[in-house]
Amino acid sequence: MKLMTNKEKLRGKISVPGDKSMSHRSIMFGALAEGKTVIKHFLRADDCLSTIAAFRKLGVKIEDNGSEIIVHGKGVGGLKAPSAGLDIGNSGTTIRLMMGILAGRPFDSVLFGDASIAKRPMNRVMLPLREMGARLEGRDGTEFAPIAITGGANLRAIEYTMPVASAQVKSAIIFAALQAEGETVIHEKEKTRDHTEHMIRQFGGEIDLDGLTIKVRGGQTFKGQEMTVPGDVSSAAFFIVAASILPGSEIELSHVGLNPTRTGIFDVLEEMGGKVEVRDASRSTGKLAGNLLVRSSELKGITIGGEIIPRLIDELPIIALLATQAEGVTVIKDAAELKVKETNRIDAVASELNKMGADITPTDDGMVIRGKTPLHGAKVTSYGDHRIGMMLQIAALLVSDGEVELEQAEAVSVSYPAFFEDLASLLS
Ligand code: SPQ
Repeated sequence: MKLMTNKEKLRGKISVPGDKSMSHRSIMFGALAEGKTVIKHFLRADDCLSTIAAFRKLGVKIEDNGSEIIVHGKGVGGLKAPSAGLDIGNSGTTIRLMMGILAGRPFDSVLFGDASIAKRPMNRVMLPLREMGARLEGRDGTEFAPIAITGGANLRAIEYTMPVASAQVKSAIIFAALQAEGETVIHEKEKTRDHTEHMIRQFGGEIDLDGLTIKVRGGQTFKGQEMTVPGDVSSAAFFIVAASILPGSEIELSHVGLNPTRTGIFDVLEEMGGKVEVRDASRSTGKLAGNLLVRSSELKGITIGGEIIPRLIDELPIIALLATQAEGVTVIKDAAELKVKETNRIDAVASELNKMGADITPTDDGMVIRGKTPLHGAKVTSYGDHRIGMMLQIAALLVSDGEVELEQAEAVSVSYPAFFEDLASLLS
């Protein structure tokens, strides 16, 4: 696909689609709850549609009336044995969280996905779940999908210290813990997104949160809820960066989620000299959201590492592009997790942006970016990774000589099917 190039500035206002992490979890809690859950501003993108499809195969009635998703939950015990394997497509969140849910059910199930999913590490989830008594096996004795789950295990509570900072691992353990005998204690390595914990409370359950320690009791029941999913800050990030680096830009992004475990990109922008203003922040059904006003600015390189990393892990590809347009050196470190996302995001960012004229050296746990560099036309690929594809489109806006041809552009629909249209509306 030929990308949009040579653009001067972004102007206007859009509303980004619903938060992906919260959309997945709203279906999961809706399915495990008793009664009706009504979800507004749900993200209708491939990943979240995979979650809906999987729960329908588990016997849960889920309707889409065009404006809302309605989940008819029958409680944890309401899930039925699927007649075939559950295809979770490209979604790491779906496969890992469902491992925790299905580990405690009395039937057998198999979770599988695409070629990218088949390469992503699953021991991080399987090992703690096995400690709880779950029976899970990867393909041919490896840790990789397809994952076969043998049902009927009696799960027991554990105390677990997480070796990686991962909301997916934490959430999988929490879902298993909700079905286990006793109280499970989880010690996080670093604070990661806490949507699962918030939704437990929103759906009427209990969870004890104290710094990096989480305590959750088994045998809880949940009640269906009405909720509105705020806009996804990870999707907003592409426009935030585009408006920051294209001189003369001024845009407004409405109702973007502001959960502090997700807003690391604002801290980074502030330190680099960016201009992002939060307006009208408010809470609706317990979710903090606000309108973002973003203006272009002069930027300088900084070092990004340590405990901020889980708060901006999915934004690092687009932050790397931002750094190519900042004066001086930006160092991204402590981000080795980028290597096990939809693709190796360290290598993908460095190789594709360098083809366009950037100066990025990949390292073992991040990258070193020297700015400011002009970008030029090139043939690039998303490697089938939605966030790499969207980042390359934003990079292409800066290109004034030559064309940018993106292979595997369709990957964008994993999290943002209307991305190109929304961007075009800010450019017109
Ligand atoms: O769902 P998936 O494929 O893992 O999606 C990604 C993304 O970029 O959209 C990661 F590739 O987001 C993860 C995120 O990186 C979504 C997520 C969640 O909803 O719990 C948590 C993060 O992953 P992890 O492994 O750090 O827990």
